[in-house]
Amino acid sequence: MKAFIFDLDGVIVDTAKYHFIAWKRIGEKVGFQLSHEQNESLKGVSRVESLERILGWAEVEISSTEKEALLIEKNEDYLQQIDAMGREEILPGVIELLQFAQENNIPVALGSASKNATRILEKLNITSYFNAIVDGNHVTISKPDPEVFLKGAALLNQAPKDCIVFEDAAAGIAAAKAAGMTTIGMGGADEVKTADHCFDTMALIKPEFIRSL
Ligand code: B16
Ligand code: MG
Repeated sequence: MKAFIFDLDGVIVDTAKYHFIAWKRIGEKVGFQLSHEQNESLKGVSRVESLERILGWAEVEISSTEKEALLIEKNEDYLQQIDAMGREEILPGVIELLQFAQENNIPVALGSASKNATRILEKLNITSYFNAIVDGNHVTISKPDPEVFLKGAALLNQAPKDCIVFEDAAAGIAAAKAAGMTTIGMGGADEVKTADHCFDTMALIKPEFIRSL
């Protein structure tokens, strides 16, 4: 195995809780109560697609101008919460694994659906660990399409089969599998049990395990 590709939300930091707060407020604006389960299914799904799903659940039809306004409002709300976040919110074991990669010359890419990914990496002060960043601004088709991960592998000059993807969402595991990569499901949710390997946290991933891949 020659390269790591990290998802962001739910793998490096738990931003799902901030997405949930922001989407819940948007849902309420259209008279809908977003549930935890529904929020779970939005993990790894793009902002535009997330809004479409919420409007579908709410059985509400609005104009594209109104959708645009809701997307802006949701993101402003989300960013306000993100900006209050600190390095202590980095999930357990993440820094250690990034350092392991650096010390062992394993190239690392980010493969996230988020258009706010670079801002979040900067905020957490971990941008320098990444040799390539592919985020929601660089892809045309969302996960479960493999585009985001294939672009990451290409930027790292690695064959897809030599990449290990760390993902917390069903859509992301499906995307990485479709790319022909090894998948590591993070967070222990049932949705990621289809991954090749699963860990509750990165702190449980030992160097011997990585070497064994
Ligand atoms: P943004 P990931 C995904 O990030 C999130 O899981 C998903 O909930 C969110 O809607 C999507 O990014 C877009 O995020 O609104 O910041 O562009 O898990 O692929 O890192
Ligand atoms: Mg994720």
